[in-house]
Parts: sequence; C-alpha cells; structure tokens
Amino acid sequence: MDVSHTLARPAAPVLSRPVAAAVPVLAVGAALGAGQLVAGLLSPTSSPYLAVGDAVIRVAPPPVVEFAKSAFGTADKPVLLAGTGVVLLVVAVVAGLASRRSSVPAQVVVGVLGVAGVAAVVLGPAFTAGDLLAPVVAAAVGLWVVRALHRLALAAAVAPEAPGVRGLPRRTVLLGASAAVAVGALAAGGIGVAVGRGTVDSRTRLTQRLAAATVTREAPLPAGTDFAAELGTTRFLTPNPEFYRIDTALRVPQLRAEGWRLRVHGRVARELSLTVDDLLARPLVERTVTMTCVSDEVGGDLISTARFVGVELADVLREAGPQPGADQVLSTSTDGWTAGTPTDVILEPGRGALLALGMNGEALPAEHGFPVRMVVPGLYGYVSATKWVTDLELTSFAARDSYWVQRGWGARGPIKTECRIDLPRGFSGVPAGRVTVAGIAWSQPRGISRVEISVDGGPWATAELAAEVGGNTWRMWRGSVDVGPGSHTVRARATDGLGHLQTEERADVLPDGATGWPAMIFSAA
Ligand SMILES: Nc1nc2c(c(=O)[nH]1)N[C@H]1C(S)=C(S)[C@@H](COP(=O)(O)O)O[C@H]1N2
Ligand SMILES: [Mo]
Repeated sequence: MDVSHTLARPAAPVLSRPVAAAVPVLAVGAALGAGQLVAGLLSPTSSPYLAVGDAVIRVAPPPVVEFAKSAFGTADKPVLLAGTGVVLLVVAVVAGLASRRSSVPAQVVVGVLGVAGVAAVVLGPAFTAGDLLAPVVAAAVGLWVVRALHRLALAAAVAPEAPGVRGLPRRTVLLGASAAVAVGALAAGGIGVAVGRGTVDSRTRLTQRLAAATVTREAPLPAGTDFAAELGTTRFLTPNPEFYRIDTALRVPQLRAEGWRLRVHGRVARELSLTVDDLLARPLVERTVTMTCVSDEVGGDLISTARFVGVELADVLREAGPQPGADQVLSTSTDGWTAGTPTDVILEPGRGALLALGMNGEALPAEHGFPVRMVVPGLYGYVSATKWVTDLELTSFAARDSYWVQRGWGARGPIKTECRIDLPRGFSGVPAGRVTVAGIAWSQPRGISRVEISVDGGPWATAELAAEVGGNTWRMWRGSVDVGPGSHTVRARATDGLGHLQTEERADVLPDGATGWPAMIFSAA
C-alpha cells in the first residue's frame, strides 16, 4: 500500500463539484417521478409538480399571468412547468454544491421542497385526504435518495477502487446507482403522466362530444338574475371550481367515460345496462338547478347553482319499468356510497330529474361525479345527487336504508324554504344611514315569491327580488334599512312560490335540514 499517498489525503472526504451537484438533482428527479407515478395511479390533481405550478399561477400577480397568456398563448402552462423545472434544477445544484462534505444542506433543501409539494397539493382546489399520498411519497423518496447517494458518493470519493456493494468498485456502484435512479425517475414519471392523462383526456373528449351534441337548451338567463356586479354578492351561476363539494370519498374516483356503465335493476320489468354512448344517443336537456346540502346551517354556504346537461332520469326508469311497491331508487357510486330517492318524485311530471353528464359547459369535473351523476331538483343531495353513479336498484324504503339514512338522517329529504343574508357581512362596520341588505333565498322546486327584512325587531319590509329563472333555482334579493350609529340586527324571511312563509322555528341540520330565520349583526358608525 502506498502509505504516503494515504496520509496525504484530507481527513474528511470531499465530493467533487459535479458529483456533489448531481446528488440532489437525482434525488429531486426521483421525487418528482415517484410523485407523478402515484398521482397518475390515484388522482392526477395530486401531482406535487403540477400542484406547485398551479400554486404559482394562483399567487402570481394577475399582470404576470396575463403577460404569460399573451406571450405564450395556450403554451403558457408547459412554459410555466418548464420554468418550475429550471428553478428546481438550479436549487438542487446549489444545494449540492453546499453539500460537498455533509449531506445535511442537501437534505434540508430536499425536505423543504417536499413540504412545498405537500402544501401545494393540500391548498389545491380539489384536495381530498388521499391526495396526500403522492406528495408524501415524493418527499420520502427524495430524502431517501439524497442520503443514500451521498453516502455512496462519499465512499467513492475516499477510495474509488475499493470494493463496495457486491465487491464492485465503489465508483462503479455510485455510477450504477445514479443511472438506476435516473432511469427509474424517468420511467415512473412517464408512466404516471401517461396513466393520469387517460382520465384527463377522457374528460376532454366528453366535453367536446357534449359541445357537438344536440341539446334542448333552456332560455338564456334573463338579465338581472343577481346583484353580483353592483354589490359583490353571490353570483347566480356558480363557477365549477367554486361549486360546494360534499362527499365521503377519501380520494376522488378517477373514472373514464369509455368504461362507464350504469346498471338499472331490482324490482323492474327489464334490466338495463347503459353506456355513456347510450346516454349521448338519447335526447339531451339542459337544466339550471340549485343543489343544496342537508348539512347547510342557517347562513351556511353548502349551496350552489349550475346548468347541467343530461338525460331525463324518469324516461330511463320508465323504460326499465318499476314494479308496484318499488318506492325507492337506491343509487350507488363506484366508491360504494348510496342514496335513496323516492321513485314517485323522480317520475313526477315536470320534476326534471337528470342523469347529468355536463356542468356549466363542460363534462362534470372529477370531484363532481365524472362521468355521470344524478341531479334531482328539490331534494337535498344526500338522498338524490349520487356522483360517479353506476348502479340504480329499484327497491323499497322498507327493504333498504341508504348511506346517511343508516346514520340517522331522514329517509326523504325535500329541500326546505330558506334564505341567507350576504350583506352586510357578519360583524362588519358600515356607515350609519341607509344600509344595503342582500342575500339569496331558495325553495326548490317551488321557487320564491317574496323575501322580507326587518331590522332590530321592527316591521317587515318587502325586499326587491332579482329576475326569476325557475322554481328549481335560488333567487337573489336586496333591500335597505335605515339605521343610526350602534349595533344592529337584521333578519330575513322568505315565502315560497305556493305562498308558504319560511318557518321561524330553529331546527338543527340533523335529521332533515336546518330551519329558522337568518339574522346578521353589524355595527353602524
Ligand atoms: N358518490 C357520492 N355522491 C354524493 C355524495 C357522496 O358522499 N358520495 N354526497 C352527496 C351529498 S351529501 C351532496 S350535498 C352532494 C354534493 O354534490 P357536490 O359535491 O357536487 O356539490 O353530492 C351527493 N352525492
Ligand atoms: Mo349533502
């Protein structure tokens, strides 16, 4: 052994700059590949890479986003993702150069990137708990790779030719491991993108087919259906990303329209099995419906409105031929959730229950039930609005309890007449004098004929109603009250289309929906 040479070595091993830089670059690549693979298999929106890109768009100042759109057009997204990649590369290289002796700086940087990925996914618009898996796996893989490769690199730096794993020279081990990480990251990422793209492409195709299909449209919305422009209050149509969302799914089912089938069976004359093509071959109708959750507290926001496109559910049921006594349509989703809807409500003339495929001009978003969901105007969602529906069983209420009914909620869930005060905002301060009061009221399918407001227990005054769209939707209202300085309470109450006044009696959401006149406390100065 060449003793003088050994002694001449520095006590602590140091990585060469290229090797030091390569370690976190490979680790970050492995993390992205692993994250993309898990996201592709489970839920495309949980990709940490895409989520970070979306987060950048959300926090970027609007002029920057506008500039990117005008400069790159539809390529703005790929450009943004490439830019994110370049930033990650630079960060990884700098972290590596700071880690020529110890892997700690590189670990810290990879860890921080991992936390950023998790945060971006959690803060994304369609987050469910299952979406945590992809960014967490990505962070774990990144940290593990950075430590393992750094250890192999240090060992190789001390003695490149000394025997390492399986007796191979340490330098060879390092090169082999690095190549394996690189190939593995690219393969995982590629598979993840390809698999994830399947569901995304399926949705794009259905959006295009709906756009090309013949749909019996409703009249365009009349002018003046809301006061959003003047008052900044709730818009009549809820954009899909803002539509309230309630389900028991830990991760959003990622279905493809092409493989979807709906079985209609049970107490029927004829079993049916329908594909998306079958549905698209039937008459398609457009219907504007305000959906409401039974868990909406007085003053709550579990209510939204969309224009749905779909086929008449009543026609499908009639084709199957319900047998006498089959008073419940038990619908089941791919994730095993069930709702029980009264058969006679679905068959009621003019009720307008849908098997919906479209929502506000596109195919249903994954989180709202792609490719097909039920929409039954006038019933709370838990007894009617099954997302990702694949099974309709004609049965009886006596024979079967649906998911929430098993948990103590009412078997029938007709929507109650309710209203909400949006202005003035709770506990806000306003100038004394004339104060604008505005909100929404609903009573699907009966509609709203009047809303009244009262301040500090004074007389009820009739509010102005926005243009009416139909009984199945909410109706916006506004009015004003005159107040002096101090704290005030304004209350509101609605009357439905049949002339019934909303009940003042307070009820909890359990078992069949909250009631009570909403009140809003504000202070005038
Ligand atoms: N598969 C499935 N469908 C479901 C639910 C669910 O948990 N799983 N929740 C229901 C409830 S309680 C409501 S209020 C509506 C909400 O629909 P949205 O999330 O599209 O607003 O969906 C209904 N459909
Ligand atoms: Mo609900």
